[in-house]
Amino acid sequence: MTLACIGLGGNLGDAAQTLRGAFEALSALPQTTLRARSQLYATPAWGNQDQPPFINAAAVLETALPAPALLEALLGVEQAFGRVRDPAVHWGPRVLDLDLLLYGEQVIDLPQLKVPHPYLHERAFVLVPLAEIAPDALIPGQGRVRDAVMRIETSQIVSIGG
Ligand code: PH2
Ligand code: MG
Ligand code: MG
Repeated sequence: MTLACIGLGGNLGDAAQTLRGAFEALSALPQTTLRARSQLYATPAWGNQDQPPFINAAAVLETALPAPALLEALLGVEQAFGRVRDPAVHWGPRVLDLDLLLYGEQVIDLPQLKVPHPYLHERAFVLVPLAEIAPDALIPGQGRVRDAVMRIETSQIVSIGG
């Protein structure tokens, strides 16, 4: 069994309701238990700023799925919630984004999967929810989540409850 950390985000439709449903879907994945879920956070859009603000959150899963199978399962949940990928738009608006942030303490470098998530240690909208539920988690090459979150500006990440 491996502890895997997942970042959740969305900014189309009722994103708070979508993320609540996504936690349910994560807890129903095969060979997987939902160990922790963060509060929901309202976050300004990062990158492409010409889009609505996001709701972000994080989850800790205990899973027997290998990382590539877990990634496939996450993409399946995104699709079930109506995610349509537009290859032409980078960092654009989305109904639901599920990112595999950490998979135990493994470093994975596959064409379709980079773990730890390449931007994890510098994105407040990822680190603040993750620090709430997994402050001791190790980001290989970057140190603990609790230390990484101390190094960045987090004032715009606002908890909106469960
Ligand atoms: N995801 C992105 C791009 N920008 N901004 C926020 N606040 N939250 C996100 O989840 C997010 C983003 C691409 O995955
Ligand atoms: Mg993402
Ligand atoms: Mg993604």
